[in-house]
Amino acid sequence: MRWIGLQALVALGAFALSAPGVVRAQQMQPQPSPAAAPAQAGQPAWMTVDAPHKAVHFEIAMAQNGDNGTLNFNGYARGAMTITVPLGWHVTMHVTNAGSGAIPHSLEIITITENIPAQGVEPPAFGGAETVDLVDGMKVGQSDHVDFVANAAGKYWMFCGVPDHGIGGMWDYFVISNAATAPSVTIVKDKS
Ligand SMILES: [Cu+2]
Repeated sequence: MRWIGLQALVALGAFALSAPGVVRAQQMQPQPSPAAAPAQAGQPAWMTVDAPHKAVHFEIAMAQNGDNGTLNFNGYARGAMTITVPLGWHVTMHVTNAGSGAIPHSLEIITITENIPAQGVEPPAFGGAETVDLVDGMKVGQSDHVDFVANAAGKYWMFCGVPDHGIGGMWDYFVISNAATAPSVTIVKDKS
């Protein structure tokens, strides 16, 4: 019977672990140090990494809270947040207007310029790196999917294309890195 076989294996395993020679061998194995634990700070719950496929997904809530007068992405504005992805990775975002402030918003990835654009810029830095109704914005509760390949290294803006929102601080950084081996998110606290 399978059950008896399992019991026998468990008993054998227990005996093996209790044998002095095995215990000594286990003690000789290097122990993982606390510093080797994966960092949690760089991996928020709204980021999902699929490393084997070099793909990363972000859940982005526009106007998530009252930060920066509700002009924010996931609560961050004016460059307080930097999303970094390795060069060549496939990026998807599910972008929702969470509704704080009850006004439309949009999202696009654009090249950084000397002056912040007054409204959405066409085309975005990467084909597909924008939500629908870029300038008019998506209404409260509306969502859209963004899908692009991060195929040029550099530092970009994640920007709201509704007029004056970018100038009002509705932008964060989106970095495509030659050096990064995994996506990460960095938050600068108390940035004013
Ligand atoms: Cu906006």
